[in-house]
Amino acid sequence: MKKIFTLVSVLASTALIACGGGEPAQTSDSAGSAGAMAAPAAAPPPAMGEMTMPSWFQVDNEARTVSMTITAGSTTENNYWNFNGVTKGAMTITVPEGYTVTVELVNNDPIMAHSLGISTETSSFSGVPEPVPAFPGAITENPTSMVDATMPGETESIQFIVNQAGNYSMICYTPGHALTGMWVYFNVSADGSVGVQQ
Ligand SMILES: [Cu+2]
Repeated sequence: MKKIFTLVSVLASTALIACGGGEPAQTSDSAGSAGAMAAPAAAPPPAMGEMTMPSWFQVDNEARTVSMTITAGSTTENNYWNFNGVTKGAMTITVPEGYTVTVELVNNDPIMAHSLGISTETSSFSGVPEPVPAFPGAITENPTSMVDATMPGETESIQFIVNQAGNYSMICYTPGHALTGMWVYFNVSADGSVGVQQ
């Protein structure tokens, strides 16, 4: 499991270097990879356990909404740099395409700012990920700030529509946090499946 994960990380890093980071390649000497740039640079999560509905996760299929409470620093895992105690993609949150998602970020870390956004990348992140969310509104305020993101003891709520099925991730944009593991998988399903796997 760990070896496979490392391999995925290496591959993703290589892809990131090849793409040169956030900006789409403008040069013409990258023929062949240009088409791939349009698709999200995301890998699907590894196989995980059965779909569950934890108490922090609520679904209303009639209203087509999902609400979840995500606590940064819920445990001391990874020096508090975790989401609901989980790091390094060890959880997959799945929501149905077209639903309106509300995420309440609670910062329970005693000293550190955190943030939350939905990224089109998975598995491998730079030290300073570009704070561009996969969906409009899918990122907390001042996400890269050490002094003005979601601060210890604060909560921040974001709401967005997941209008494109695919593999994404939920990451912290505070510098160094995603790189050191503060991220989980976030899938948008085309078949209506919904829940949390670990
Ligand atoms: Cu963080």
